[in-house]
Amino acid sequence: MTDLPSFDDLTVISEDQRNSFDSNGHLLVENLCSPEELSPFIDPLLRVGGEISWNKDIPLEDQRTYDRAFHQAINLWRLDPLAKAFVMAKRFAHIAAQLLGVKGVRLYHDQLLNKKANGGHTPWHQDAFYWPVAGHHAITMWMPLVNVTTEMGIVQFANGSHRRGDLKGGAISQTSEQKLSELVDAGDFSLSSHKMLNAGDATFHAGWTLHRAGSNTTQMDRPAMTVIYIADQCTVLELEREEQHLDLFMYLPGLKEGDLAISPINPLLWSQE
Ligand SMILES: O=C(O)CCC(=O)C(=O)O
Repeated sequence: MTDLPSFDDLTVISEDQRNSFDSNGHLLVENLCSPEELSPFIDPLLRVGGEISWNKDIPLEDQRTYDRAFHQAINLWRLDPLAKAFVMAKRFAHIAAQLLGVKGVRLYHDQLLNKKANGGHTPWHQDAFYWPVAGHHAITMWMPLVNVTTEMGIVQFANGSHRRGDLKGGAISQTSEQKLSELVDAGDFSLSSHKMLNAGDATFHAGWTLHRAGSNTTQMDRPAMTVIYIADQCTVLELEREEQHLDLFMYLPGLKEGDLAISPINPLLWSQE
């Protein structure tokens, strides 16, 4: 462990980057981890993620749209010291705090999203639909663990959609894809798509930012690691949706509406103090 990069150094986001995030709802930070820094973490993340992914043994053709999009594994940090070191990285958390404009951030949860070779598209959706905290208090970092091209499925964003709150697409499904595509096709938003990202580049997107990813038409897997951060001291919302109740139970265990969003599995990852 001692030779591993600690990711304790802090990157200051420029005013232009912050403004771009505020107006578009997403930001690309290139080379957040260099290939050398990322390399020791890749196998442990893939191994643990592969072990605990609940849909890994179902043939792709038998899965729902959601599950065809990726093999999903959550809270790897609790199972492996290297996954923990990666997820706890102050370098990443500090960027999340600056983009949220807060003095500290906690972990909501991490996830490995491995879009398998020939895996399906990730339908248009908004993450905050699921979350029991306000969309403007949470942010997702998405980092591919391999170099990725459009053909492998890169996250695509609808610029400025975070400002519109809940666009009523519902849970990730063919229905969300259909409803939200209608808004996009009607020209409500311009789109941002990165044609290629290197392993260790990272995108950050706000809770209500509308996003999707294309299918993986290649024969190579497209694993991406995500870390979701919440503002320190934010509170649990009044819950409107079944999905928020499930998320509360899973990721803020023991808490109820109005409580500070702090449970034993939401460590403080970066704080100004
Ligand atoms: O990896 C993907 O295909 C989708 C990622 C995503 O929706 C997210 O990180 O919120």
